[in-house]
Amino acid sequence: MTKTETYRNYIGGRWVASATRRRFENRNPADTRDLIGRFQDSDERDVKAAVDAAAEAYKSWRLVPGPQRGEILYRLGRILTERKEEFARDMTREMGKVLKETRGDVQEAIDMAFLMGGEGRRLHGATTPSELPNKFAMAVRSPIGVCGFITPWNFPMAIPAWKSTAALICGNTVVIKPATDTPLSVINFAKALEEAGLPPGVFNVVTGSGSRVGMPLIKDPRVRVISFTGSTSVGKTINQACAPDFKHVHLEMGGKNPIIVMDDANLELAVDGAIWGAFGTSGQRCTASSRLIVHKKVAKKFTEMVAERAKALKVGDGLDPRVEMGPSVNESQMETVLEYVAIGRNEGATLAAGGYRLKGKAHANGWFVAPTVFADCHPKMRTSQEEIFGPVTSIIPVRSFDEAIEVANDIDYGLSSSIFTQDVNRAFTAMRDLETGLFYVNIPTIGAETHLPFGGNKQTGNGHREAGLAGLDVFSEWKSIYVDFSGKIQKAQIDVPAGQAGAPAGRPRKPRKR
Ligand code: UN1
Repeated sequence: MTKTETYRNYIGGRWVASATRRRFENRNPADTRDLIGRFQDSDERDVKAAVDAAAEAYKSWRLVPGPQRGEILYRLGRILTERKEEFARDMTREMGKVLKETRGDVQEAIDMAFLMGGEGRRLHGATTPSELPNKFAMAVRSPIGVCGFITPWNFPMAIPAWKSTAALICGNTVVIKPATDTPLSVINFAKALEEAGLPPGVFNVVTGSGSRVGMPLIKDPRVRVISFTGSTSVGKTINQACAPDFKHVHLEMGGKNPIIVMDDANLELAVDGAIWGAFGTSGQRCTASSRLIVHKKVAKKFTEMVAERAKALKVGDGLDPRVEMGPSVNESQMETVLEYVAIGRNEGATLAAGGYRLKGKAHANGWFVAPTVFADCHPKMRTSQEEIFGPVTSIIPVRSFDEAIEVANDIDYGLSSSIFTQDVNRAFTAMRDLETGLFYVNIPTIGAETHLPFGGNKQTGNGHREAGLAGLDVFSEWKSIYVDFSGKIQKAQIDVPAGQAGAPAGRPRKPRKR
């Protein structure tokens, strides 16, 4: 094993130590003896320095032509492509998901780099006719300023890339606080941006805790936008902290995503989908298929098939190509999962698979929970309602399609949903009626692509979307522009040319009596 590296913050284009002189360790959740690196345990002084740098860099970055900003993102995309394998391996080591998935995570960042790079030549606004002669009207996107990001560990590069590429192409500058479990992936991303030629201060990384780094970032009045992905409870705190200053805030929070399996579904396909949706990323996705709402006619068969497949999943170190599911990200996440297993049992759910910590030789030094399936769940059980963020899924039997929709919607969250059916009418009805921001037919609830909006309804979000073009709305402010070249002061709504709607047109006619 190579010598343990100490990583620094990235502020104003320089790699610098924290003012605290403290560090924290980042260990591999599949084997905690594997120390990945030491990272700066920063505080508000480092945040201030980073916001200083970002505010200064904003003055010139906002004026760089969009296509030039785009060129840098294209270079970023190419660099990430070259380093994909190396960055994926670092990511598997730091957060545990299997290599196939961490390659996908880096790929998602690559896709964002090229998508937003292209936006550099578009960033479309609107041009419209004016209601008055010799007057021009349009709306353009303007950058907002310094953006503060608080990003999660489950998609350690993809989610920072969703936010950063959109913010940067619009002409904003960034200070990011990565999750303490996955600082290396964000540092790798910053290195790629640096190599791509991003000017100093445009993108800054400060590692450390939520209270000592996250909160000061949120509270700095110069930070104009906060974008956060994480739990609903932390999102609520952030929302409240941003409210007094009317700071723009984009929140992407929890999910409890249902797959509906109808009696006419291709069951093999539905089982494949459920296994991938529930246990991909060890269930640690906001989009994880944590509720399987299954028609009674096929529930027994489906439960047997899912349980059998769950039991057969190979769990272990994600760097091993044979492994299908990695560990929970850390000890406390594993404890939460095990607590929920106990809650489910107490509530009377039947344990069809898993429900325990794996302790064999291959698992002795990591945070591994066996893929867990609860059967015969009531929709109101806590395990059917609350986000667990681990390899646990609950099968909820229903009597009809209508009941399936009702159960699916009877939840505080609204991120993703899916239906397995061969019936096009049911598929379209579900598409219309499920209250989620993402919807899938005959595939599970995970796997959104970068060029469509990502986000959810109800307590999953606060009305924004990221990725896709919708992501630009978080990081730009509309400016409506009117240019009058008539040489007169023409009054909108008042000096309307005669004969046009809104112009005085004589007395209204009285309706005729019958
Ligand atoms: C998340 O779980 O926070 O759609 C993001 C998906 C991934 C992104 C998940 N592309 O499952």
